[in-house]
Amino acid sequence: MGGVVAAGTALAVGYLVADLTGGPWPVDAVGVQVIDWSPGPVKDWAVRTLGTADRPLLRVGICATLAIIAAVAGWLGARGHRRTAVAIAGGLGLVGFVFAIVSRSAAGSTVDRLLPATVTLVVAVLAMALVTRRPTPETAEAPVGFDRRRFLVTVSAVAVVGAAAAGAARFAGGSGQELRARVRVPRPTDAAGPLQASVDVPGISPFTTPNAKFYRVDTLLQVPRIDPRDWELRIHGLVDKELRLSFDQLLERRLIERDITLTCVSNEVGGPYAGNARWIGVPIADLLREAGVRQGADAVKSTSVDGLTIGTPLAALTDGRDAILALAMNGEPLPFEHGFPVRMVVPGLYGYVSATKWIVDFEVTRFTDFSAYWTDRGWSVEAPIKTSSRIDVPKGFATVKAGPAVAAGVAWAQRRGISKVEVKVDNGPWQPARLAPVDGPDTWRQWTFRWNATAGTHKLTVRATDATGELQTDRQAPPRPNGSSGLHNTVVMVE
Ligand SMILES: Nc1nc2c(c(=O)[nH]1)N[C@H]1C(S)=C(S)[C@@H](COP(=O)(O)O)O[C@H]1N2
Ligand SMILES: [Mo]
Repeated sequence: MGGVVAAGTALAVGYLVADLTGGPWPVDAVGVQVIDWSPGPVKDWAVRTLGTADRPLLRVGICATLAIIAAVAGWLGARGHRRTAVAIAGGLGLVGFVFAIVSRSAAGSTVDRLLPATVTLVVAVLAMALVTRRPTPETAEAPVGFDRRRFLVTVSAVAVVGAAAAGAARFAGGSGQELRARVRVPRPTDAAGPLQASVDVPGISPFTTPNAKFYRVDTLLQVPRIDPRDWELRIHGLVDKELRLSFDQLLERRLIERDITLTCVSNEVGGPYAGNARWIGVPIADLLREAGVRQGADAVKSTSVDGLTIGTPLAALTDGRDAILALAMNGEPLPFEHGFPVRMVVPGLYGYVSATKWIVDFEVTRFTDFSAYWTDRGWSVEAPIKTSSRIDVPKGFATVKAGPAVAAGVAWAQRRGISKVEVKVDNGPWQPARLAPVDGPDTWRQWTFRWNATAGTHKLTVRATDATGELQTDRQAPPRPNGSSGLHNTVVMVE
C-alpha cells in the first residue's frame, strides 16, 4: 500500500506540473510512444472498438502497471529492502523521464517538456524512501517519524485532489479556455450562404455537426493548449520567399467561409467518423501564390505542434478547391480538440492526408523526399474520399411499428457531390430516396426514404450516386489502406 501511495503522489504532483507547463505527464509520454509503436492493426482495432475511449484506457493500463510494480517495491521496502524499493521508484521515474525526451509532445521548450517527469522522478524517490522508512527505536515512538508520515499523507492528499481538479477541468474543457475566449472570430471576406435547413427526422445526422459532437481522431493523450500569441506558421521549402505568419496576421488576410464535410479513412462502412462544419479560414492557394512555388514541387509536408507530419498533394491545394488554414469552426474559434488555433481543411481528401490540427510548419516539397506519420504506418500516400452513404435511422436491430415508416441518413462524395441516393428493402428494387437541397460539392447530403413496413425482419440497404453519375461501389473493402467501401445496410424488426 505504501508503495502505491508513493507512486500515486508522484504521479499526481507530476500531473499538476504537466498541467501548468503544458509538458507531458510521464504516463502520457509513455502512452504516446505506445501509440506510435503499436503496429497498424492494433491501432486500427483500438480506434474501431474503443473509439475515443482508448485514450483513458491506455492511461488506466499504464497506471495499473505502475501501481503493481510500486506495490511490489513497497512490499520489499517494508521487509528491509529499502534500497531496492527506492531504486525501483527511481527506475520507474527514469523510464518516464526517457519517454518524455523521446515521445511526441506539444511542449514549448525543453524545460517544459522535461519538468513534469523530473518532478515526478524526485517525488517518487523521496516518497518511496519515506514510506519504507524503518522505524528505529528512537523514531518509532518519536513524533518526528509520525510527522513525516503525516507530511506525506498531507502532500499526497493535496496532490491527488489538485490533480483530480485539474483533470476534471480539462475533461470539462475548462482549463485554458481563456486562450479561446480571447480570439474574436473575424467576419469572413467571402461568407457562405444561409445555412440550409436540416432535415428533421429524429435520429438523422444534423446537416451541421455541433462542435461537441464532431468526431475526433488523433494520437495525443494531452490535447495541446497553444497560446495564439505564441503561435507562428512557417511556410518554406521549395518556395521563392519564405513566409512566417502570426495568428493576427492570418486574421487580417482574405478569409473564406465554407461548409466542408470531413471524413476519416478509418471509418468503416456505416461508421461514425464523418462530420460537417462551417469553417472560416485563409485560402492556402493565396499563401502559396505569395510564397511562390518552385518547379518540381508536388507535395506539402505539414507538421503539428507535437511533431506529427501529414503529406498532401500540392495539386489539391492549388486546383481551385477551398483548401484552407481554418481558424473557426461553426462560428467559434477551433475547439482545442479540433486543432486550436489553426488547422488545415482540404475538401475531398481523408483527414490523415490533409487536415493537420495544431499546425505549425508548412513545407513545400516532393513526395519522394519525405514520408509522413500515417503513411509510415501502411496507409496510402494519396487518399481521395470514396463515395459513401449511411443509414442513421432506423438503427440496426431497432424495432419499428408496422405501417408507414421512414428511414434517413447522409451520403457524401466530397468534390463531386451527391446526385442520387437509393434504398432497397430486402431484395426488392432500388427506390429513390428524397434528397435535401445541395449545399455545395464538398458537403454531405441528408436523405429520407418513406416505406411501408410490414411485420417481420427486414434489411434496408443504401447506395449513392455522385454528381458525375458514378454509382457507389458495392465491392467491400476494409479501411486500410485507402478507405472502406461497400454498401451500408441495417436490419430492423417490424411488429
Ligand atoms: N496533429 C494532428 N492532426 C490530425 C491528426 C492527428 O493525429 N494529429 N489526425 C488526422 C485525422 S486521421 C483525421 S480523420 C482528422 C480528424 O479531425 P477531427 O479530429 O477534428 O475530426 O484530423 C487529422 N489531423
Ligand atoms: Mo483519419
